[in-house]
Amino acid sequence: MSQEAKLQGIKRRPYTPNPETLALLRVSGNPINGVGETAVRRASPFFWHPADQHPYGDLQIVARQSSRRCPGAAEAFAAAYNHPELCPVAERKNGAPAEQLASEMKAFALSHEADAVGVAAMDPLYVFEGYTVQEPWVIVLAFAHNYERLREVPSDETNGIGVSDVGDQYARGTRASYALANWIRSQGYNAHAYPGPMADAVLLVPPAIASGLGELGKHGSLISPQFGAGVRLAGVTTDMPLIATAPIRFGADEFCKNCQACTNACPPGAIQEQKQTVRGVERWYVDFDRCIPYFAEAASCGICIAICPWTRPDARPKLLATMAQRRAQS
Ligand code: B12
Ligand code: SF4
Ligand code: SF4
Repeated sequence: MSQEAKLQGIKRRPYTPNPETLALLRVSGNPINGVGETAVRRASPFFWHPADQHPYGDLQIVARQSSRRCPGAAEAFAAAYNHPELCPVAERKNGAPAEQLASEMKAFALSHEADAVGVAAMDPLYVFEGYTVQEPWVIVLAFAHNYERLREVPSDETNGIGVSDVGDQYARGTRASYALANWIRSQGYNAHAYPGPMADAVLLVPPAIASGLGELGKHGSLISPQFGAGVRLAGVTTDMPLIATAPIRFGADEFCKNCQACTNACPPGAIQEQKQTVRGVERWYVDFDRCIPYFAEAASCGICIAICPWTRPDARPKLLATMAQRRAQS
């Protein structure tokens, strides 16, 4: 069977959560995420935070164990967690104007593994509740997945190609964000790196959207016009004077209203068909309680981002042209 057929066939694959996995979902994650709340607030520390900050520590262990059983995944994730030390901030500041510093910063990032770069003014909403970030800017770096590898998800003990690509892109994010933070420090400004795989202080999708890297898709992940949803993010916060990059609209949100590829393909049916009000904003939402048992058992999953038509290199240019035409006509 072709991989496309395999991905398409996933919607018909019956999935019943393992009772032992379900038993570890001790409380619903949707109220923690603020579903139905009309007031704007910061996100609560959630999955991939230290286990004493949320109720899913045991599920995190299951998720980590199932991915590490897949061939190649343990090595890929080990590289993602292996980061250098941050160097001291140089005493002498590079006093160039913000435009020049922003341009040098971008050139450095793009020549150190990042595939795209955005800059957003720091907003407290980008920082998880209970964490503090002092720097006024967040740089978001994007790393394209290898589509041929990503489309191999879900992974298992016999085929670890998809989850290994997840680990490999996290590893690129780690190398690139630390290299950039250290370059900024060498210019006399403070900087910290937030590459994942752990959540850490910074919620990455909202600043990625604000800085023009893409739009939010129905599957809850960013869709980039260059790479689709098969893209991983890393953050660098800094007090280096920079210039914010503008948000973009290229039709992804509109396209989602009539597409059901991810909702149909998601084995536990976690992707909500209608937008929800979440922490005061109406937007697409993925039901955590449905997603997480499958995610934990199926080695990182990622079916939703792999099946998204924007992720397919052959489909993306046509989609961009169609949506641009529709926008021009409306
Ligand atoms: C915790 C976490 C998870 C958890 C819980 C996610 C959830 N939605 O509940 C689990 C383990 C289930 C998960 C799964 C996946 N994740 Co995840 N996850 C994270 C992590 C570490 C924190 C996000 C979080 O706390 N979400 C919980 C609350 C805040 O979610 P939420 O309110 O529904 O908001 C989501 C979006 O709507 C958006 N968002 C938040 N606030 C706002 C506000 C506005 C105005 C808008 C427009 C959007 C927006 O960001 C949230 C992303 O989860 C981030 C990295 C990071 N530091 O940000 C990666 C991250 C979001 N995951 C990522 C990915 C790719 C996945 C998976 C496809 C798995 C995979 N193979 O990697 C699946 C997708 C399924 C899903 N449910 O989203 C990528 C997304 C890249 C992209 N293209 O956008 C990130 C950024 C990791 C990275 N470094 O690249 N994830
Ligand atoms: S990661 Fe979650 S939302 Fe995406 S397809 Fe898998 S189970 Fe569904
Ligand atoms: S698969 Fe379709 S509905 Fe889902 S995020 Fe992609 S374009 Fe939107």
